[in-house]
Amino acid sequence: WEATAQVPFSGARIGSFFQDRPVLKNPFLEDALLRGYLSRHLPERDALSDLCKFGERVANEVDEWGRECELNPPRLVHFDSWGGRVDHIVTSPAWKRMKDLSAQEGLVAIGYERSFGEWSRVYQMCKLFLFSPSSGLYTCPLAMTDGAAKVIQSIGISSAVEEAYSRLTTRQPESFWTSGQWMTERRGGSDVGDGTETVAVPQTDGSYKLHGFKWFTSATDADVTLTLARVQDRRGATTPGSKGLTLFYAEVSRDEDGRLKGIEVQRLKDKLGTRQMPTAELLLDGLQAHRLSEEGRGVASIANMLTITRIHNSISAAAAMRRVVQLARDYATRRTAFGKRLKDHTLHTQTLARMEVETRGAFLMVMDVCRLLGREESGVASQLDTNLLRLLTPVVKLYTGKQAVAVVSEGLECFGGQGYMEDTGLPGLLRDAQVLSIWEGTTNILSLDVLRCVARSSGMVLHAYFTHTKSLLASASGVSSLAPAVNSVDRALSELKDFIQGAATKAPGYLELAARDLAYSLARTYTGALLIDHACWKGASASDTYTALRWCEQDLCPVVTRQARGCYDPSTPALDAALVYD
Ligand code: UCC
Ligand code: FAD
Repeated sequence: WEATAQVPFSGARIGSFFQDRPVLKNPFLEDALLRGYLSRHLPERDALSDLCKFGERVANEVDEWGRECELNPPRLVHFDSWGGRVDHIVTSPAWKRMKDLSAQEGLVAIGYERSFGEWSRVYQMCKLFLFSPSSGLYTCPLAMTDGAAKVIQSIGISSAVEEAYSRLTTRQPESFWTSGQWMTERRGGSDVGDGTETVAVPQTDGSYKLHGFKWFTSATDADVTLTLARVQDRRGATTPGSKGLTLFYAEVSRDEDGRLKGIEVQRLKDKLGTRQMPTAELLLDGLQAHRLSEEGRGVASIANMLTITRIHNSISAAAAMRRVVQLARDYATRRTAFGKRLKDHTLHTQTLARMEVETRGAFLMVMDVCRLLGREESGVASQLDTNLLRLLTPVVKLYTGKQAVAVVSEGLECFGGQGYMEDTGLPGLLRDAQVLSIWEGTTNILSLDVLRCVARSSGMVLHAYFTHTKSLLASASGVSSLAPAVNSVDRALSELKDFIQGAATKAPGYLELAARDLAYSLARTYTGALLIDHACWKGASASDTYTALRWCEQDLCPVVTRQARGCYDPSTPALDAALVYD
């Protein structure tokens, strides 16, 4: 019985081993590719020291606020204690701190101040890349705010939106406004042209009153919004389809009794992820609005917002991958199994290395699109740059959205059972990643957008793609260590060219079936070329070469592989349907 005193599991004694948690370190210092990329393209000391300082703040302060946003999600208070309708969306103090921080750090403003010329967007997006996984989804309102500012700027800053523009792009927390983006209605979010039932009734003072139901409105605590509606003529008639849509700007305000003016918040959505942020269903009941676009030019006018929010989405996707890799590799130094650290199990490190390759590819692809955006905005873009930006925006959004889910899911497994435990904060990364391929255009809708922009440019966007991708390989000529990667990208480019030429002669519907595989092929091949180009830079490391080789080992051109198997033949849709509904 004397031995009982030493039994470690007894009464309050629950054993002496406790696993060290993974530690978030400064995400700027921890990211070799981010620092390499910036040394190459934006070596300004001011930018680098700001990013390093911000990385420190993210790790030591902001990350905890992000967790607070998750633990203290928004709620909707419909009525005050005396029964008056208030529709108040109550958000956490941490969510409000995120708003102030976003203004102070210039997370939208940087894109409009343009202190680093054509590299300003790269700088802004690098900051958002560090912020995103710790932001409690505050990157969502920032994306829409940036998109709204971009639309207002591109349409022209009239007196009706002058104040809004300056508040959306300010660094002053007390003046900073955020914007919503209310497009989706109950009938459909992809097919906005058919889905929009909201009508705009002209008023004698030149403004409009909106009546409709917006089915998804995220970050609904926004100060203003951009939205689509159909203008009614004198007889109350509207034009159907996309050609009947007009873009409006509206402010979200309250009357002296505290009631929202022209809006009823029906309910908050009960979501898989993004729970830190309110997403509401809104009845627009006479919301006062200002017409921003010409009548019938709503979709074309909101397209600038879509470009910006899709780029933000891609940044968040790459950032989610980066975060899970950083935490998983840290954990691998702390966790022991079968007598050694996880990092010393070669199979585990191989898994981490594969995640790292995906993350690096995603980062370079997104940064390249930010580079193009910056060139366009600072007036130095060539026609090739502009065409490339149009093509690569949907491509990068759809590809990184899918990568993020796969990499984050793999990342959770790296923590074993703990990766599945809510109180570690890890599952939220996966739940939040899942939305990235749904909102701002699903994978299929963006694949079809790729086809449409190719068709409408009479092939010019593809010409830009082939010319630029080929030019990225130039620096690798004669670099023997990269030869297998260069050969793969070269082969993929000529196969893609043949595929596209051949597809032009096929029956209608052929390209529609190939759309997703084509978009993936464009993404993989372009990213391969970017990785090769980066590996040839004078400051590149052996790991940069290794990444390029590994990336280019995969099937860069799934559209060609599947074409050879007859996947897009006219008989396929009937076979697919028979299988699905078997
Ligand atoms: O989901 C949402 C918010 C979520 C929260 C924010 C997250 C931000 C990221 C945060 C990270 C954490 S808001 C809802 C988003 N909804 C969508 O993305 C809609 C998806 N559907 C589409 O994208 C469709 O392709 C539509 C709606 C654009 C299709 O409409 P149409 O009318 O059939 O389109 P058309 O006929 O192709 O194009 C009409 C005009 C054309 O210009 P014109 O008339 O001059 O020839 C097109 O060239 O619009 C132009 N256009 C574009 N221009 C259409 N799409 C684009 C584009 N992507 N870029 C440039
Ligand atoms: P549908 O259009 O019904 O699509 C269903 C499926 O059909 C998808 O897989 C789609 O790819 C596929 N599909 C549709 N058409 C085709 C086709 N032609 N070919 C092949 N496949 C097709 N919207 C806003 O406007 N503002 C917001 O703030 C906002 N916030 C959101 C927040 C969250 C958390 C979520 C989940 C959504 C939010 N949305 C918002 C809505 C979002 O943009 C839409 O859900 C999205 O665009 C898809 O529209 P849908 O839900 O109507 O799906």
